[in-house]
Amino acid sequence: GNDRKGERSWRDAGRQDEKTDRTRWRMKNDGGVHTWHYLSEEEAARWPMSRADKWYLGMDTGAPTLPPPKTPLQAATNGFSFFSALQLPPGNWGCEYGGPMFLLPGLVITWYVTETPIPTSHAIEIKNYIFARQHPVDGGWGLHIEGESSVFGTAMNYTVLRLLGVDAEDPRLVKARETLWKLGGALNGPHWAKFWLSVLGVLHWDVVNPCPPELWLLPDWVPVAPWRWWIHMRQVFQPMSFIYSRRWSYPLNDLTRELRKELVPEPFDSINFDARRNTIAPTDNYHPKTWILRVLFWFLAWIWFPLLRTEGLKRRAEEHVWWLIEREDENTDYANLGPVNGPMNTLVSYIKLGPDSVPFKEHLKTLPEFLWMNKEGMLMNGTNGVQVWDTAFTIQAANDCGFTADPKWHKTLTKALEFLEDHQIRAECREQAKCYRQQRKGAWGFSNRKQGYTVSDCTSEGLKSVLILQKHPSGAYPQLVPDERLKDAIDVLLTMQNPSGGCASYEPTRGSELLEYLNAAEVFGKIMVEYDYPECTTAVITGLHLFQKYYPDYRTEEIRRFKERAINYIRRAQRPDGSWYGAWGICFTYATWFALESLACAGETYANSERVRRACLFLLGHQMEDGGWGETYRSCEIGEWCQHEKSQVVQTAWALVGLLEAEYPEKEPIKKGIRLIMERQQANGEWLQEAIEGVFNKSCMISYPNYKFIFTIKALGMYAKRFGDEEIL
Ligand code: LAN
Repeated sequence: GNDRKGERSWRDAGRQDEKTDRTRWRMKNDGGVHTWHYLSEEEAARWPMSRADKWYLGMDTGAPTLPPPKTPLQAATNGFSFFSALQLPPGNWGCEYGGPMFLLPGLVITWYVTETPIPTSHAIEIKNYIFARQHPVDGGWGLHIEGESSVFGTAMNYTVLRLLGVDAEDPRLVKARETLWKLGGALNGPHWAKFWLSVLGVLHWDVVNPCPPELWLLPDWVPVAPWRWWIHMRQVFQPMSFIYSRRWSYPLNDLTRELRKELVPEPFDSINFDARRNTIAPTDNYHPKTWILRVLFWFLAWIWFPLLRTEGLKRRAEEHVWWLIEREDENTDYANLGPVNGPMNTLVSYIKLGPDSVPFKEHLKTLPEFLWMNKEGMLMNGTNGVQVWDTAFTIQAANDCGFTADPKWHKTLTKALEFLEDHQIRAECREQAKCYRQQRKGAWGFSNRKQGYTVSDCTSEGLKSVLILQKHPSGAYPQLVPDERLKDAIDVLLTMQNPSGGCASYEPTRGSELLEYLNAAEVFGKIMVEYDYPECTTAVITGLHLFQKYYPDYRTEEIRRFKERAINYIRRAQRPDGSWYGAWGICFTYATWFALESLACAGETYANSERVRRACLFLLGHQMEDGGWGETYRSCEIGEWCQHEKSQVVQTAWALVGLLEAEYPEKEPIKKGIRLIMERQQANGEWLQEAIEGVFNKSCMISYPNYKFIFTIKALGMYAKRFGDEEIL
């Protein structure tokens, strides 16, 4: 999805780069835990490549040419033939989950400073990936693969290449340095860049805005206490504050001494680090720090840390944070919440317990679960996979096509059900309250059971998909998830509603939006607390709705009240132009589809609802000449529709699903979009990758490569159900 033009000759140097043999890479799926392995030739001969491996690696999958489809359902059948052949043995689907360009640096710096040997195969392919993602014109890197070059992206990825042995005089690095220096160098980086470079010993800790672990000692009633923050922020802040408190740095060596000269234009000894804590390039300053935060940092840096903080307090704070990190490790079996706190917790266990300790070694074993191989090389995923999420949506898309009733697909769908059964979370966390964890028995997370974090919409989508199969009128599917466990899922969902009626992602909102004044990350927006999301709220509404169809007597009144309040939130969240803003997919097409599904669930359609009509008009107002829809990721950043120059199959499918949910009366515009989806399909049933699909924190994009199958198939099926499976091509 990267359409930059203007290759320059400085990139040609890359042609001599080392490569690994693509035919020797395998993805191992151990009950939903994904790791990549580079095999010896003998091993490779014994372990054949799957079609999925080939597809992940961008190789010819050998998928057969299919009879050319004429109708939507024929196209959906071809699409599902291709996609079902990518199903993995435990029953789930896999994919790269790249996009963010700030994740590998945390991992590679952690490996480097803990002197962990990096397998040659991995080192080679990480370099290849980073070079492949270098901006073709200015030689820098951005926050994400489609973003403009920034200090964060450029300084961090440059550092990784150097740590992995690339020569400073490689023309591609010379070019990157030019861009970095133009942006003012690493001292103009955001907080997280300054943090990691101080860990590495390249910058001095004085340049890092203070992260006091003492915050974790605040009583729970305090409005800013960290347990109230969005889970990703507080789980990152934990290890970050521990490491900050120790001011731990890797001892200076020749390479890091060189990096000081390469990353920073000024002579190192002349730098006043304290004065550079708040300097930041405009490219990195998505959410500028507020004056309140600056005053707070000033107080912490000049008064609290040097003058007031006692040894005893420091020790107590570090001990408590360490205890919380131990709980995180225990409750996730070292998988950890995500790819930022994973490496940081690894480093904390190294600092605290040393290289021979069990936790440190367990972390090293687990970290590779974040890595992924694609045709460009090795990248780091945004989570330890997209297993549950994609599998649940695949079942729903198949159902919208009526494939659930077709014996031809029973095996595939039963496998998918087995996977969901296996990955429902079965028990609460130990010390749940003390480590501030949300209820999770009965929930589904986004990736696998091991990671173990409740997500509101993942729980709902998982529940819906299980119900669709287990309650299928054909009786063709085994009853793998017993009633009790379905009710556990409902119990979790019923804890997820905010006073507003809406639902957030991992937990109900615990703190005030004013906490955004303390957002210190600079590169992201809306990160400090949970918010209401139309996407998550819709999933929960429709999950509760489907459940009630089969279990009308379970917690009836609570569910009814929940749904009513949730729908009212959806109504209120509509923008004056008729759309909804999407926080997890790009952007208005994504959330508007969800909201229309909620309203349909409440009986509101085009025929009887003014707000549904406004939403349809919004969507139709953005339909392109060719019948498709396309918005760029800028929509997410600025909160206004930004037109893509090319229509996108995924957004086209979202918009169509929205119009179909709304029962928009005219067939022609919908048919035009369906035709576009059918025309973009390849002879083997596949759709090709287009622009990036997902987003988080408003500014960072993330890939959902399976969406081009899931939502196209869903739209085709819904169209056929509504208008009949007529010939379109
Ligand atoms: C995700 C991925 C899934 C996503 C959905 C389920 C799609 C959404 O509806 C709810 C939120 C959730 C679970 C989500 C939250 C934030 C995540 C985990 C991510 C976008 C994937 C990567 C991102 C994470 C924060 C990346 C690490 C970066 C930090 C700033 C800590």
